[in-house]
Parts: sequence; C-alpha cells; structure tokens
Amino acid sequence: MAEQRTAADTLVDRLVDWGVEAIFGLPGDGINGLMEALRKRRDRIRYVHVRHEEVAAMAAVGYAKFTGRLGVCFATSGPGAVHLLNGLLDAKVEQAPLLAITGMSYHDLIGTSYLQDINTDYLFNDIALYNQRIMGPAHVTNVVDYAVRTALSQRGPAHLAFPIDYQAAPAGSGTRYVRNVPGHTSTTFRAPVRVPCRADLEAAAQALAGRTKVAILAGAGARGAGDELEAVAELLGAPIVKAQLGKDCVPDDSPYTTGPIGLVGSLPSEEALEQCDALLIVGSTMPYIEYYPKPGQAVCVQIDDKPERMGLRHPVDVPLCGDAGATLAALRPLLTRNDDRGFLTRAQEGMARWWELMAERGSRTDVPMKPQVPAWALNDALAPDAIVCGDSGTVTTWAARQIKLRRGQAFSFSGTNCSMAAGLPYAIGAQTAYPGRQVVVFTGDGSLTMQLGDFLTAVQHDLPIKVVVVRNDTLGLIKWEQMVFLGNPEYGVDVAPLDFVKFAEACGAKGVRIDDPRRCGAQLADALATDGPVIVECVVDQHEPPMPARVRKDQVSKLAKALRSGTPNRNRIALDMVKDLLDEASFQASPARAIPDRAGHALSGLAGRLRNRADDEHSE
Ligand SMILES: Cc1ncc(C[n+]2csc(CCOP(=O)(O)OP(=O)(O)O)c2C)c(N)n1
Ligand SMILES: [Mg+2]
Repeated sequence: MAEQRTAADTLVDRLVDWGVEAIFGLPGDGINGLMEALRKRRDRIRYVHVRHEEVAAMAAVGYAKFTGRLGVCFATSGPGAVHLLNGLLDAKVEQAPLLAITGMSYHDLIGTSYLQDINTDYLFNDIALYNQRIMGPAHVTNVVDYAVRTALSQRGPAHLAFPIDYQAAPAGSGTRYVRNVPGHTSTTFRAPVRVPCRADLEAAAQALAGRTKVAILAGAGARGAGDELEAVAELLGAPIVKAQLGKDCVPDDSPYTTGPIGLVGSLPSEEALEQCDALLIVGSTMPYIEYYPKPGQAVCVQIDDKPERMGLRHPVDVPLCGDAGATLAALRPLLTRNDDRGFLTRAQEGMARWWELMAERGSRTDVPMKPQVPAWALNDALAPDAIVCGDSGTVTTWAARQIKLRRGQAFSFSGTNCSMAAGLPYAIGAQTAYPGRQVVVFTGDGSLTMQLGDFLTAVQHDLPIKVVVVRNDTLGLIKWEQMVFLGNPEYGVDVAPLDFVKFAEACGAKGVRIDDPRRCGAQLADALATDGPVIVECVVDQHEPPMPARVRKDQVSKLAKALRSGTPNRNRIALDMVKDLLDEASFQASPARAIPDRAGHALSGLAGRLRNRADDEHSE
C-alpha cells in the first residue's frame, strides 16, 4: 500500500520548494509528525540536531545573517517553544529572515490544561511578524507561503503553530472551503531593488555639495555594498565609521574606514563624528546616540530601506529610502567631488596612530595574558574567507578593535539584541551553510557556558567550528559597567572556572589552552588549522579594562568610587590601569598621551605601591 502523505509532508515539501536546505531543531512528541516528514526527506533537507531550542533559533539567525537566505527552526510544544523565544527575538531585532515551526496540543484539546499546553501563537505574538495557527491540512501551503514571504520581505521572524494531530493527518483530509482553490498560492519571492526617486537623490547630492568634512556612518544595512561605499567615500573625501554590525561592510584595512564607534569604538571614529559638517548614514541605526554629531551640527542624509527608521537617532535633512548598494550607485554620479582632502587625510593619520596602539595592546607580553592578545593574534590565523561570530561582553570590545577584518572575511554578532551566547549558535548556522569555510567563534566564558552543550552539536554534525573562548572567570562587561557606570563595587559576576580543554576532550574534540602571550600566535594558528571542532581556551587577565577611546571624567570618578567602596582586587585593578597608562604614554591615540612627564614619574611610584598592595591583596 502506498504510504499515506501527511500534512507535515506537505509542509516540508513546501519548504524544499522554497529552497530551504537546512533546518535546526530538537524533537518532542509535540513535533514528531514533522520529524517523520523530515526523516523521509533527509536527502533534501539537512536536519541539524541541537541541544537547546534557543540554539536552533539562533543558528537559524546566523544562517540567515551570513547567507541572506531564510533560516528555519522548529521546537516541540510548550517548553520547547518557550526555549525558541530568544532566538526569535534575535531575528526580530537583528532583522534576520526566519521561520519557526512549533508543535501545539491536539486541535480539540487546546486550552484544556493538556500536556505542554500553551498557545504558542499567543506566546510569540509580540515578536513574530507573521504568526498563525495551522487550522487543518488544507491550510498548510497557504500559510507556509505567506510566512516565508513575510520573513524575507520584512527581514524578521515568522511563526507557524502546528497542532500535533494535524501534523500526522492525511494531507487531503479535513474540510477544504470551496474558495480555498488548491494550487492558488506559489513560492514566488523576488527581493525588490529599491532606489529613491530622482528628486530625492538630487536633494541629497545638493545637501552634501560643498561640504568639506563629510563622515559616513555605515551599519548592517551596508553589508554587501562595500564597493559603492568606498567609491562614495573617495568622492566625498569621507571617512567611513562602522557600527559594529557593519564591521564587514568594508574591510578594516580599507583606507577609508576609521573602524568601530561607540563604547567599543576608535578615537578617529569619535573625532570624525564630532567634527563633521555632513553625515551620510548608510543602513545604520547605531544605538549610541551620544556618539552622533550634535543635532544641528551636520547636514544629514540617511539611506535606509525602512522609511520608519529615518531620523531615529539623528535628525535627517534628506531621507533616501532604498537599498544601500543601489541607492549609493544612483547617488554617486550626482555627487560633487570634495577636493579638500584634509578631513579624510586627518582621519587616515589618526587611524595609523590608532593601529599602532592596537598593535601595542595586542602584542603585550604581560602574564596573565591581556585579552587583546588572542584577538590580535587571530589576524594572522584567520583564513582569507573566514567567518567570525562574535559575542556580548568585553569580548565585543576586543573583537571590534583588535580584529582587523580583511576583504572576503565576514563578521556578525548579536548586536542590537546584544544577546549573550549567540556566537556558537551563529557559527553552527554559518558552518552548516558553508561547510568549506573556516568558521571561528570569539566568545567569553560567561556566554559559552550558557550554551556549552551545543558544542556537541558541532561534534555530532562534523561542523569544524573553532571556538576561541576568552576565559577571565567573570562576566567581565557587567563587572566594569557596575563600577564605571554606577560607581558600585562589582557584585555577582564571578564565573566558576571551567577547564574548557578537558570539556572539549570529553566531547571527543580537541582542546587547546593558551596562557603564554609569547606562544599565543603560533598556538592559535595551529588550532585553527586543525581538522574538526576545537575549543581554544585563552586564559586572560580579568582586570584589563575595556575603556572607551576617550575616558570621561565622570567615568573615572565612578570607578574611583567603586574601588573605594570595597571592590575586590581594587589594588590589582588600579595597578593594571596605571601600568596600561605608563605603557601607552608614547602612543598618540591613547588616553595616556595627555599625561605630563612629571605625572608619569608620580604614576611609576604609584604603580610600585599598588604592586605591593596587590600582592598583599592576593595573599589575603
Ligand atoms: C542573555 C543575556 N543575559 C545577560 C546579558 C547581560 N550581559 C552582557 S555581557 C555579559 C557578560 C558576558 O560575560 P562573558 O561571556 O564572560 O564575557 P566577558 O564580558 O567576560 O568578556 C552579560 C551578563 C546579555 N547581554 N544577554
Ligand atoms: Mg568572561
């Protein structure tokens, strides 16, 4: 007897028709009907079995971010669906096209306190851009098509709740209303190419004409538009300041970029936005509003494909609603060349000094090793087409500043959603999409231990992901925020030390420990050249401060207050800061450049006293 086709078969076939090649999830009795359909199509759609449903959704986000295609995930009803939630939020905030499928109670037991009974469509109501409950086999194709189209066109999460009994029901069973004509919807999607009208482009060109200090702020929306961006930067003599989500829109060694901005930013980026008389924003709503030019300082042209985002962070004179690449290409011929190259030249000189400082911080030989050292060493170890997945924490700062991304390399992290533990899941998604590329996670010990079980996903699926974990035994970023933003002693941030090398080995993978800065480069290069998944544990100085490029007075006084009011290891922290200042005194891009010689002598004396006290502190 021919096998009966189910409604779940209809759903999975439709996903295959949409070109879906991979799906991330974890089974349960609420979704086993879908599992059977996946099993039967395992040669057409790759099922990646994760250890936690959040990772399934985050992996789908990573897949979407690095491919521009739809990411798909699933979970069982109740707790499985709840676990997916943060990944859906990530897709929404980070604007990644995602389809989530969740199981739901039997259609005629919904709302009866049945096993794992939660209305998953209600649960995702505040997050999903498209959110429907499948009402029977005849409903499946219609909602799958619309869900996929919505996720792709609005770049966000769509969700389908699939009652258990409907999943396994015969595909042709149930009622079909007469107007629901079979075959009336199709797998049609063509991404529009949006270009603003000629009048708007001319207005933008006019607004920028004659300006001699133009800065460009580029974000995630500028990814893939790097050539156009650099061509416009050349015409306008404009430095490109990059929001961290746009780190790979132009390479870090482009002569036009001043690198990152915000708390994790560079001094030349800060100066460019502080001094510019015109601002061209391309695909960015970078959230650190205090780093934008002051309202009224600069004429502003903003390119974004979402009109509601115009003027979100900075007043806009000419909004250009369109795609970054196409809009820049249409704008370029209308622009007047800025022959005054002073602003760009000064930014380039500033960047040369900034890279000297980054090299100094990245090559220090102190023990414990400085966290900047492994980040800097990655520059020699990364493959030309490496994909780097970052994470939330002080690690964001080291990745933003020390990793000098080259043309052909890609980077992302959970930026605006700023979720911890996105790095490994994003890498699972990226490596699934690109089995032949080097995929590297740069993460913290807090983040990695949040989803550590999913290192096994990499092992199980032969995903040769390299996890570089910065081990400082603390939730470093929060420790510094408590002190520098609030003036409070650190509290509740210790992370119990874990031997990641043993953990990797227990998983059947390779583990490498790096604690000697002099051997860091060679060890990292070896680890990245090893076959299969690897965890590289970098043991670092937990007291190294992730200071902004320019330190404000109130930050110093808050920190002093925190140290006075009982922060553990306060002498060690103070010693690290004083030593950093002394080491960097001759670097123009360092905050230490402003310290007069006489104060330098006093600081050396202070360092000696702090060292004694720190030793006592250690033996207390
Ligand atoms: C899911 C989630 N929980 C909490 C936070 C707040 N948070 C941001 S960074 C961070 C610490 C990260 O620690 P770790 O991974 O060890 O990196 P480090 O700061 O030490 O470099 C925390 C708790 C968050 N962003 N996301
Ligand atoms: Mg940490």
